[in-house]
Amino acid sequence: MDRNNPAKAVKAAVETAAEKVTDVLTPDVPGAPGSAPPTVDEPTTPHDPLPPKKEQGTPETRTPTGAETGVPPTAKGQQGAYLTTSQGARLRDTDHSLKAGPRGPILLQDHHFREKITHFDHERIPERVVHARGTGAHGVFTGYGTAETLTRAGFLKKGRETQVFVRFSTVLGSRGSADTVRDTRGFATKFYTDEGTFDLVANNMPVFFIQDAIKFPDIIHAGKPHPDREIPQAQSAHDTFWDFVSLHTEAQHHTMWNMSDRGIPRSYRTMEGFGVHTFRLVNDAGETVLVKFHWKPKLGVHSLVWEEAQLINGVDPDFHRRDLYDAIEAGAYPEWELGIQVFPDTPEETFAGIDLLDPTKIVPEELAPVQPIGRLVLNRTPTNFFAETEQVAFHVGHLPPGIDVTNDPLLQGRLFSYVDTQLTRLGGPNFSQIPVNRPHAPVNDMLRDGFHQHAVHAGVAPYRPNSLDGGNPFPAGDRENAFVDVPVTVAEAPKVRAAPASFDDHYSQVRLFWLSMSPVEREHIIRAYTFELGKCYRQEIRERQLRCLANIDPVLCAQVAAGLGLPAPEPTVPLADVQPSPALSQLGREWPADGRMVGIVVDPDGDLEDVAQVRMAVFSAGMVPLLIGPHGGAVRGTPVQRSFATARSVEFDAILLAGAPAPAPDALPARDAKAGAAGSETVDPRVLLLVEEAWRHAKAIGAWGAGAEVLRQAGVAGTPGVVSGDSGGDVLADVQSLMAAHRVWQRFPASVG
Ligand code: HDE
Repeated sequence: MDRNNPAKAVKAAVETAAEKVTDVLTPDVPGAPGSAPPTVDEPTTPHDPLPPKKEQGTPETRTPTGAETGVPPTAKGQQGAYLTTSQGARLRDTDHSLKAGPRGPILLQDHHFREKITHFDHERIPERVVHARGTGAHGVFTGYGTAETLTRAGFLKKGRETQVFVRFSTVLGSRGSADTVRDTRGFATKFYTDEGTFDLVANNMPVFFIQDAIKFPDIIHAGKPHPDREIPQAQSAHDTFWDFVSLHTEAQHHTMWNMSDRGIPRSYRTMEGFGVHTFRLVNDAGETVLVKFHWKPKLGVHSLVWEEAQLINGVDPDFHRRDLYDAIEAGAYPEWELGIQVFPDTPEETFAGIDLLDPTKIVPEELAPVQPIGRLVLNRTPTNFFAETEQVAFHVGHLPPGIDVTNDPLLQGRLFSYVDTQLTRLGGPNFSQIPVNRPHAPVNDMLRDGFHQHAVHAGVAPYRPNSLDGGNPFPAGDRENAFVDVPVTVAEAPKVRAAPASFDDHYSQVRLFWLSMSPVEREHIIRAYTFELGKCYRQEIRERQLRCLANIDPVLCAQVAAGLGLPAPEPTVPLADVQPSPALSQLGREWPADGRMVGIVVDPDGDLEDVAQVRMAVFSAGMVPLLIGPHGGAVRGTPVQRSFATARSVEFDAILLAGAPAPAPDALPARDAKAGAAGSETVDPRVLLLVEEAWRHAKAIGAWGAGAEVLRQAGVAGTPGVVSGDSGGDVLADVQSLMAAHRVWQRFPASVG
């Protein structure tokens, strides 16, 4: 130990320890809790805070008014080796309150005690009313230049790079709820453009439950837990939700999306995103077009199967969070293309007969293709969840010059709601000064004071016009790139509480969605409706929703009715004659497997050299291998990340069997109920369960050598998507090509066409 420089000594010790561990874990398995391995004994030599993990980023260090500071982002949280008060006075003890003698009482003068407890008492802020459960990441957006003729927005220019922060979320659940519930997902992106921040506050579904923002409290009150018992948490399978959507039939389209596989994404990385509303782009010449924004994931749209989603909610309620962080840590950076559907800006604001102001309608991609305009890469995880993901504040009104809103009545209401909610949630009007919300463009806003003011404003004249501050700030003209509200004509009309007649069509596009699904996706939709309605207490509500289904499709209605044990009603409106939109289906294409999880079952009596090679090959293919052994630690010197007791099929996208491990000593149903899975005496029953579940969820399974015996005993040998061979390398190659289709869909024969 270098006694003259303890900080250096500890750093050196930490680095050596890190080298030792990485020797055996190379490349790193994602998920290490800190940037350096801890020592077994409590560290006692003072040193500076450890750096963040290599994949972590923070918001750029900007002043509250958007200027660069040059301060390293890591200096923002804490500095120095010693524990201090919030005022920087060093402390020698934080474990004992100041007492009148060792047996108390505690003295009121104990400032450190009071400061510590008071701050702790106020650590929580109100969670978001909706979208409370979320996770975020930093990244970069690069414009393609393809939208340059349509909009003056500079961040879309060719090659222009813009920092972003993205927050994904569920809608209904509380902050601590599970990730893989059936729900819509939020996909909110903050572009820190140099012309002002642009927030694209999107969802993973292109339509919404309501056509007018004034109904938002209604749909949310209906979807949230019942107010008396506060159950169920984070789900729509209950009476109040179905009561509302069956009475308020404009919700039927969005409800069908929720009942489809889109409601249970495999990963945030495999979600599409939609701005939902129609926006207006304006170019330098003042010409406008109407557009809808789309995010297209590089990994394709992919979902869980329902049983898998339910199991994950218990086994790993943080599944989507972990998946996002682990992928970034593993270098499998999530990617999306931003695209637009473009429509002429006509006075009717319709396209192909579809009302572009109705947020319960899509425009099929076959009619208006999505044109790519830029690329988003998420490459850094937040350093601090609260500071970044919890405090980020989005607003649909945060628009740069070149992008404007339309009169969609849902969007209009949102323009009010997003500031309003931050006033309560973030405790005042200065939330845009919180580091993650600080713009990267110069700010001179004449907004003053308020709770938690970070800016130290100079001058005496925060008003206009003024001469005392030399007239500053000055309004920008067109040549200075001012935001110009597009001067659209507002129709002369009476003041009414009403919607246009075209908003009355509540069924044609629901039918379009249903007809666009592949047979297996339809099976999942039938199953989801049957499950959710089956969870309702009141039969009247089930009957009423069946009436809605009758207006969508007779097969769907009959199948759900059969599952509920009820008669299928007749339609009350004629079935719409619509063209399916194949782009809505998730099936039928191939995708890269970046960042997918591969479980490799290790047999202590098997060939561990081969396992090591397969493991490296999985890494090289951009996926994450997790070795599963009979016990934790290492198996004959090979470290394993899961044991038969801790592993569950749902965390893997594919299973490889490198042997047929015999029952481990803890394979006792009394100790681990999973060990009660049916099987022979020769293979650990938890391995058989792993294979059976993976098979049921249509995942690729591969085995080599003695592993073939596991396939035989699990009863899956020779079935679709189950491969065996002589070498691990060959089997991995086969499994990888199966994974390109996301699942082995042939394992789900469909009953409906
Ligand atoms: Fe939101 N929404 N919303 N919403 N929304 C919020 O804002 C609201 C709607 C969306 O990760 C709240 O900061 C109204 C559609 C996302 O921080 C709140 C209406 C779409 C997020 C609010 C809608 C969204 C929110 C709650 C009906 C998809 C999470 C906390 C007119 C295009 C953002 C907050 C994040 C959050 C209001 C409908 C997306 C209460 C009134 C449609 C992704 O202001």
